[in-house]
Amino acid sequence: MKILLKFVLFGILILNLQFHSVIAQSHKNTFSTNYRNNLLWYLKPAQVWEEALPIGNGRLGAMIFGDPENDRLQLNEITLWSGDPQTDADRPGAYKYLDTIRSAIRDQDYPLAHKLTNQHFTSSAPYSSSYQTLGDLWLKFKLPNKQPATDYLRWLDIDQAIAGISFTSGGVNFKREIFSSAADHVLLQKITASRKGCISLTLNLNRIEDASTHFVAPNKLIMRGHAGGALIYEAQLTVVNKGGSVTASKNGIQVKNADDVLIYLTAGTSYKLDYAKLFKGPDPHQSVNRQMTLALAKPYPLLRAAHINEYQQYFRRVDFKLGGTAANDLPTDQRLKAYGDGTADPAFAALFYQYGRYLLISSSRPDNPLPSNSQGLWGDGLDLPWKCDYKSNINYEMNYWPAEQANLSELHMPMIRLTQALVTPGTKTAKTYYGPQTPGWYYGYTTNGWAWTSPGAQLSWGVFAGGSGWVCQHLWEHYAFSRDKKYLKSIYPVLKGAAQFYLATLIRDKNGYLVTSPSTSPENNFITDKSVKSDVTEGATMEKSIIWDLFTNVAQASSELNIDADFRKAVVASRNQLSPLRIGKGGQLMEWNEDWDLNSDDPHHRHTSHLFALHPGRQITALGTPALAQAAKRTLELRGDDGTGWALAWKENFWARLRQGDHAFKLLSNQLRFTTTTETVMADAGGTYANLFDAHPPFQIDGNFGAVSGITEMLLQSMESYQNAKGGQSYIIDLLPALPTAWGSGSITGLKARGGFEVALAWKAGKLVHGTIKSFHGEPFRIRTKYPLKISGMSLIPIKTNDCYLYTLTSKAGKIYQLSTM
Ligand code: FUC
Repeated sequence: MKILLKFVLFGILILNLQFHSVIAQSHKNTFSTNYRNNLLWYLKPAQVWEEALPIGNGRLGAMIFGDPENDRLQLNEITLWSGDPQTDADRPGAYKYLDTIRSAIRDQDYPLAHKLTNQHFTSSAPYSSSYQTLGDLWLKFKLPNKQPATDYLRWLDIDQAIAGISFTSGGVNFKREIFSSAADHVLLQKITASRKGCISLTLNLNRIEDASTHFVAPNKLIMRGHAGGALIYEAQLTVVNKGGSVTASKNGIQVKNADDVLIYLTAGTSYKLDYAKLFKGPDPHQSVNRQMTLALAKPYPLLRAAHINEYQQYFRRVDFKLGGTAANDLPTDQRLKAYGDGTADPAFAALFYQYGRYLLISSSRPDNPLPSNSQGLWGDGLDLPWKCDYKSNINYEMNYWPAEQANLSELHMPMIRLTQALVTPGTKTAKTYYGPQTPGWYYGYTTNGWAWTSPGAQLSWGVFAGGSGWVCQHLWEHYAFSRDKKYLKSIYPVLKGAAQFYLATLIRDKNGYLVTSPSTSPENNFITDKSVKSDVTEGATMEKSIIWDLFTNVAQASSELNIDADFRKAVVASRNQLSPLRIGKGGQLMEWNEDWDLNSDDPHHRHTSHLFALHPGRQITALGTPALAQAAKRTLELRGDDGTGWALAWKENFWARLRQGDHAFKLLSNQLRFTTTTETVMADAGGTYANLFDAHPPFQIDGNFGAVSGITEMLLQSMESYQNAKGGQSYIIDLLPALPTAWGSGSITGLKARGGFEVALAWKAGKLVHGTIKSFHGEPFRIRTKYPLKISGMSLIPIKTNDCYLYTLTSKAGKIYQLSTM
């Protein structure tokens, strides 16, 4: 054992030295000064897509393989959706069957209810559109004397959003750096060499389907095509060489004996987020051309600097440090494996956190035409897993959990805009399924680039009443953090429309409570006490919890805006009559309206939907509703500590909300299991690929974002509110509520709290040492901590409950409150 340990330590030392010598040689000016905390690096090119490194400016992205001779950049553009809008997918006259379906459910005739729901309450057209690849940029290099590459290094610097590779061949050092700039709407690669005249390569653009490529100059290619529908895409490639020559050849643009080479790629589609125009915008040629012309006119150092500036305005808002160890100096794939083998490496969690923020910035800039999808921006193929869409029963929302708390609020906007775009089709869907008089709008389990709002093709997954309610939580949360009243006013009608739909369609259950019907608990089924297995019922816990949340938010919104008092009263009255959360015979929080949970033949099902009220909702809190929190804990124990990538990430959030940091940490460790599996596995195979993408498997980015949220929830929570002295709602800022023992010392700056606050914290031996809270809008707040605090020289007397200290503060806009432990 001792020998093995020595061997491992020696290995770490060697690699450490190797890294530093490589850096010393050629990278002094390449990496950001902050690189040690913010670098993914590898000693070999990517063999498979899940090893390649992602870059993106929100809209235009690439996966970089980094091969010295045959390099590939797999390209994506966020609006590249196949097919066309399917405006006829609502099943005509579906509402005529609503009463019959509801009666079958009430009579507990579940086989009939299942049959009728499948026949009448599903979509009438197949869900066939998929997000697709834009194609590939191939770079075939001729290395000097055909010498193999040595001293190979490949990296992604997430502090600068620049990827690169370097190696030596035939005594020449080669370096390539690549980034996708949101400032100049261009993807750039710079190739340099230590000796003049050594760069020779052929470049080409292609795509597996529907592409035609032509030269417009010897150094300029255009690729255009359709994505299987009306949508037109275009990519332009320009090569600018210093020294040597450039010619057009049948294999592409040929560069010979250049000193250095700059590669420019611009791309776009005819997509426009406008349902009324069926998403048809202008042909992309002009704008792609303009972007190319402008980029070519700007010197490379300026393009590079503009990119870094634009990116860092988001990324650098948060600085996160956890204790470093020797593992810090391992290449990232080996570091991931070592983490899974039990090496203590707290700083790796900080890297994973910042990488999640990097991925959100790279797939969702504020002006993105569409939000980050289930693979963010990156997908290789024409029919991507689950169409790579926006599944509302967890995946889509999880993508945006970090947006507000991790100080990326503007990045929420693409999701908020897509939600607004769902109102028109969702109004039609509401009337088609619930009757011509139904007010408001609704959608169920998924949406896509074409604003699909119809249900899915079949139970259990296709029928879900909670989609619109859940996405509306994001509309509210943007306000809860930003306190931007103008914004709130602009989205209020969307919230109200979603609430109106539920108000009109809830029915009374046999106990007189309001419930949804037909109702499902996402993708799960139940077994009744009479051993009947089904999936559709009334009053599933998740749907009523989402509605509780929406009603609470819309009531609060109307009172903040001081409008719609009667509507507010009606919403609050209905909310108070919703079927309550109930505890079942196993001590668990009941998933269904009946106590069937323990009958399940799939007790570890990946969705833990019925805990919505614990997270991302706020109806259950560890200290405010301890009995329900205990039931939620029991539910989590019954579900177990495994799952798909996103399921593990969600459980991190649940355990953090239960204030159980070590258990949340355990789930994070499960998520950080190295995997290479890319086939679909529906249970217990969640993990992380070499490029730190989350594995469902296959790759699904929600787990990356869910982990950012889970880690934030371990350090800071602000979902609880109280009535302030003026009768308004203010928030409790809860410091280090679920700090894992493994992260004894650390610091984080730039986290956001509801109510308009920015928080920085530093801790040692598990105890807060100092921190700051900046109040942006002067709203009152409370601080909750585990140890008494000194706050900005004030002598506040805390209330002590549940082993926590609670301080109540009025606040001044712009003031920074200094905290230190007494
Ligand atoms: C839901 C989940 C699956 C997968 C898919 C994209 O259907 O149940 O696990 O995440 O969305």
